[in-house]
Amino acid sequence: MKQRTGKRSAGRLLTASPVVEDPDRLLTDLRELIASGRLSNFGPVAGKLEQRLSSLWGAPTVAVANATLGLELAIQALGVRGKAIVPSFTFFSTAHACRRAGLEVVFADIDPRTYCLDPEAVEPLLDEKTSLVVPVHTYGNLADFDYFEALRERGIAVVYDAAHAMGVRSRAGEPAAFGDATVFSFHATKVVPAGEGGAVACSSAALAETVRRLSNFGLSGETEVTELGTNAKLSEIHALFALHGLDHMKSAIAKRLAVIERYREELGDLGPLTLPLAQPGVAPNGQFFPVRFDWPELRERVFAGLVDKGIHPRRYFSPPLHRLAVYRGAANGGLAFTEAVADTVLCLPLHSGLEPADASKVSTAIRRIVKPRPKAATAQPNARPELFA
Ligand code: T4K
Repeated sequence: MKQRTGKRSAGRLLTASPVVEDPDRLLTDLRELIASGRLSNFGPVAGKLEQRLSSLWGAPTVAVANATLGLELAIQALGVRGKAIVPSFTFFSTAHACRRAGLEVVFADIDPRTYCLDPEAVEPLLDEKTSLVVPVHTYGNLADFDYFEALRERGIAVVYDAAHAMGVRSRAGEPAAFGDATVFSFHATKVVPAGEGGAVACSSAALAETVRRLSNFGLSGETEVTELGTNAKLSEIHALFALHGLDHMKSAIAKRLAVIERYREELGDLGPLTLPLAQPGVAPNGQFFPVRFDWPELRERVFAGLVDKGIHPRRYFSPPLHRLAVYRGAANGGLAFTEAVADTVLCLPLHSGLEPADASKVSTAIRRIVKPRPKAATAQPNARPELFA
């Protein structure tokens, strides 16, 4: 059997863990890399990664140091000004990237079925100052392409934050091929774990060229600097990890989905707990398994109970961004679902080093805390729920 590392990370059931399949092959390649004497500055391994992603996605793609910088560069390259509409229910990077580009951040509410930006919440916030929307493919669920692509036709730039969406497939088309740009993450906690890393899939070769230049200080030619760039180049070492991760992505996703299936079997009948919905027409990547409890205290009780048993779930994304000091006073259009979800959601342990039996252990621990009361007979899993807080 092939060796792999990261399995159960010292015996703990973690929300994420960077499993490296076939470490021997990776070490052989690392030795070669060391011998090559080239570790950064658009080296051949990063180049190979870019080529592979560009042809996989059908979009010119730039490898970057992480998704946070990828978002910043994509936004800077688009030259947008004024207001940016973003979810508050997301990781810091989504809004930080807009603010750091000098845009005013306006928070819009999410659709509680997908946890992605709700078009009905975005639409009333649009005004003549709105130049950018950053929908997040939250937990690997895809944002509403029909609505957001139509926004582009109305002159508003769209950058998708796809940090969670590596490997997600959609009947609508390759997710990376939508938007002005789509930004992916290769962080240690992601489906393709390179430690750090990211990729910006661009809607044109010209945009990709600008992103690349900005990732290299804004250097144009040998000595001229035309724009205020930064250093966001992906090192050869991280690129090598990413390439290895890509080689094993399919099987990593299959392992994640097997763990999810067991969670669904063992938690599906618990009344005060809502399992994530499957999106029609979407083949998921199993990045996260977010369950929602009917009231916040129950989430806290389960969180504490699991930690007590050496199980480490995460409350992604709590607190939501609008509650953070740095975004206090930022405009929003009402965030009722954001508030309700942030207070009740819990991402359960899920990575490709886990087995379905691990999901059973977690489920058993949850069932000791959550009384197995049957679901309401009227519950319609695909209906938009009334506000549940
Ligand atoms: N947009 C969205 C929507 C995002 O969620 C993120 C990042 C980004 C943009 C930006 O992407 P990057 O710039 O990072 O490429 C983690 C990650 O640091 C972050 O990348 C991720 N989202 C976020 C959802 O999760 P923390 O603070 O929760 O990480 P930490 O250290 O608590 O680790 C989480 C779990 O993973 C723990 O159970 C421990 C385990 N772990 C972690 C690392 C780093 C390991 O087992 N091994 C490891 O090496 O933020």
